[in-house]
This record gives sequence, C-alpha cells and structure tokens, in this order.
Amino acid sequence: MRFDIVSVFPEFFSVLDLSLVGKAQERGILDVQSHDLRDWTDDPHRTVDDTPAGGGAGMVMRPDIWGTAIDSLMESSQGRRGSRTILAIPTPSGVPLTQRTCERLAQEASQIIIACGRYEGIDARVSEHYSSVGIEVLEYSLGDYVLNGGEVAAVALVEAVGRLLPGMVGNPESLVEESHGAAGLLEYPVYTRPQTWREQAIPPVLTSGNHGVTARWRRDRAIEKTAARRPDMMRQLDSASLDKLDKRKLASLGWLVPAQADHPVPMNARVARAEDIASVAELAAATFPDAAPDYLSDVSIQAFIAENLTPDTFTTYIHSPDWLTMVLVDPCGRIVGYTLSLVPESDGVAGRDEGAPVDAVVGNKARKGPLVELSKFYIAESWRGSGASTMLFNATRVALLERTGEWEEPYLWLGTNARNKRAQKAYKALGFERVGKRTFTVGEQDNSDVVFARLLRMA
Ligand code: 6GU
Repeated sequence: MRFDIVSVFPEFFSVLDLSLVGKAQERGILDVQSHDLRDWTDDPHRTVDDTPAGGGAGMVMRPDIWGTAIDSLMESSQGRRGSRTILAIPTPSGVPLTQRTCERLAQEASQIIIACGRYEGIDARVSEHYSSVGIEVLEYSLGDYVLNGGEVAAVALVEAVGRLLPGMVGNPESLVEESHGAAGLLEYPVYTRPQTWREQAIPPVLTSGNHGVTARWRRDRAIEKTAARRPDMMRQLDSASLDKLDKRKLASLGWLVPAQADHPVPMNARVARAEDIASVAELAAATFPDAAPDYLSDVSIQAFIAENLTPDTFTTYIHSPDWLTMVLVDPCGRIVGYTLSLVPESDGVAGRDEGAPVDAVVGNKARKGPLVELSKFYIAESWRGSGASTMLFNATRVALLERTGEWEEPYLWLGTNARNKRAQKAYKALGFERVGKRTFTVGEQDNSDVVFARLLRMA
C-alpha cells in the first residue's frame, strides 16, 4: 500500500516514521511519501491559492496546481496490474471517516493520494474532475470540529488504514473486540496491575478466573458505555446479534428490541401527564380484553371498559395524589404500556376491600409494612417480550419509592386472573411471589384471582 501525501507542510509527516507505521515502512508493508504542493507551482512566489470567486473571507487553493500534482503522482503507479488509486481529501465538510471505510480502503486500494487543503479549502472542481474520470474521491472528515488544515486528518487516515494491512498488528484478535469492531459496541474498560491504585481495586470478576462471567461482565460494560456515549451506535445494533441477557441489559438502559425490529429503539418511561389521557384510555381499552377472565362475555367486557377505562376515569387517576399512572412511550411518542398504582395513606393498606394480602408471608417474613396496589399493568401486544414490562415496572418502582419516601418496608401487591399463566410468569420474573387468592363477584359469578406481592425496595 502506497500513500502519497501532498501538503504545503510536508515536514509535518515525519511523525509517520515513528511507531507501528514507521516499522511497517521499514518492513515494506507500507510506503508513505510526502510531497510539497509548491513543487508543482510555476511562479517565483510558488503561489498555491487565490481569492474566492463570489467573494468572502480567506483564500482558496488553485485547481491547476492540485491537478498537476495529482496527475503526476497517479502516473507513478498507473498501469501496474491490479493497481487502484483513491484520492482522499480531508475536509470538515466530508463524510465522517469510519472503521468500515478504513477496512474497505485497506482491502481495495493500492495507492491513496491524500490532498491536504489549507485556508478555505481546495477549488471544488478538483474533486469533481477526478470523480468524472472514474477515480474514487473520498472527501472525509474526522468529526464535527474544524482543524486548520488536512494534515492531522491525513496522519489519522494513514494510521487507521495502515494498521489493518496484512502483517501489521501482531495479534489479529485485538482487531475483533475493539471499539467499532464487528460487535457494533464500544470496547469494555480495561485494567492491569497494580491490583489497587489510589483506592480503586480492579473489578473482582476480572481476577476471578471465571471466563464466562468475565465475558458477560465485559459485554454489559460495553453496552452501558455505548448507550451512554453513542446512542447513534445503539440505533444501529443488529437485533440478531443480541442474546437474552444483552436485551435485559438494554432494557435497564431504556433500549428495547421489539419482536420484528432490526435494531433497538430508545424508550421513555415516565409519569403520565394530562395530554396522555386519551392515549392511555385507548391503550387500556385495547389491552383489557387480553387479560380478562374467559367467562366474561364480550358484552360485559365492553361494559367494564365503558365504565372504568374512559378518559374521565384516567383524568381522575392522573390528578389524584392517591394514584400513580406511569406510561411507556416509544420514540414516535406512542404510549405502548401503562401502570396504575394505588398508594395508601401514610402507612396503610391500599385495596383492603379488593383482597389486599394483609396477612401475607413474603420472602418467609410476615408482612409488616404498608401495601401499595399495582392495580393495572398492561403492555401493548406487539411490545410483549421486548423487555417493555421490565422497563415500565422498574420505572414504576422508582416513582413509587419516591412517593413512599421514608416508609419502612413498603410492599407492592396485585391480583391477576388465575388462568392467565403468561401474566403470572411475568410477575414472577419481576420478583413477585404468589401469596394467596382473592374471590370476588362479577355479574353474579364468583371469581378467583391469584394474589402476588413483593417488597418494593429490592433489586
Ligand atoms: Cl478532515 N479537515 C479539517 N480541516 N478539519 C477537520 C477535519 C478535516 N475533520 C474534522 N475537522
């Protein structure tokens, strides 16, 4: 691979004689030549720029000088079999340079000419011309900030492409797990001796010798780091590359993977507001039949909805200090899940008359603290199994903990249809245990629900 770098500061590139790139040059894997643009001028002042057409600040680099320079460098490798020249032009208005582009260049190019502009840039016809004669022109940027010229970006390109050439990096494995590698995640944090430094120990899993646990820990840290720093990368993650534990981690960070989606989506779980009322009522009406006991006729289901799940009832809930309504919102602002909780007065029991488990034993301990009732908990069908219920439940728990502030040992309880195994399994996964039954009458029918409870304050 040959790099020809053209600049008005050719001495800048002596840095490329150092380190890995320098070694690669010695070993013949890489050949980097830098050239002074002024060598192709023909006036005594060696002028490379002129005033901008149309007016404005600064100076623009002349296309004729650049054309002569690039032509002469291309000639030097033209005609060799399999040779492929790419013209790279660093500019803050270029496409962001990515690892994928660097991989492609390392594979495809035999010569990369880097044209380093200064001042306000290079006359646009240079890029136009070489594209039009079939040369690949890559106008690239290092990021969203402005440098005084392309020299630093040229060094970056040589190093990023150069290290991918065969024979460059000692251990090709280190190319697999790195940031911007195939996983699509940033790299996990790394540690080495000393074991403790300035009161910070190396995370114990890394010295446990357990490879499975270490791999999981690293993957979780990589996911956390990527979610915090690069939401753009999160949106590009391939759903098919994510296992169950990945998805659980993603859900805890607010990213869900719906059944048919190619990529995770950022979700928002928050307290419901007045403007959500119509949507929550609509979702409540749409999801209620899914969990209704099968002996309820369609007519009685519709009657229940018309009576209890209207915008009016949700208006009451949302404005009442006794109730907490939480919603899960997709990136388009659609409400795809909600919870409705009844908070007891100070340290009492919510839903005493609805079968609250006042005498329950939870976690082998007799209940002592107040009982908060999780009265409704629904997820739109297309979001089930995506981690949506975990995310909404955790947000609900956090909001309830805020409300119950200083209370000693608050519990959360709920009743659910005894025949709805899907719901019962979901509640167990959320840390609930079955603590009993409740019976109640609907339309002269005796019904039985199973009752679940858990401490509000546990992981
Ligand atoms: Cl490639 N060139 C210049 N001049 N500024 C930049 C850049 C390139 N990338 C980010 N800023």
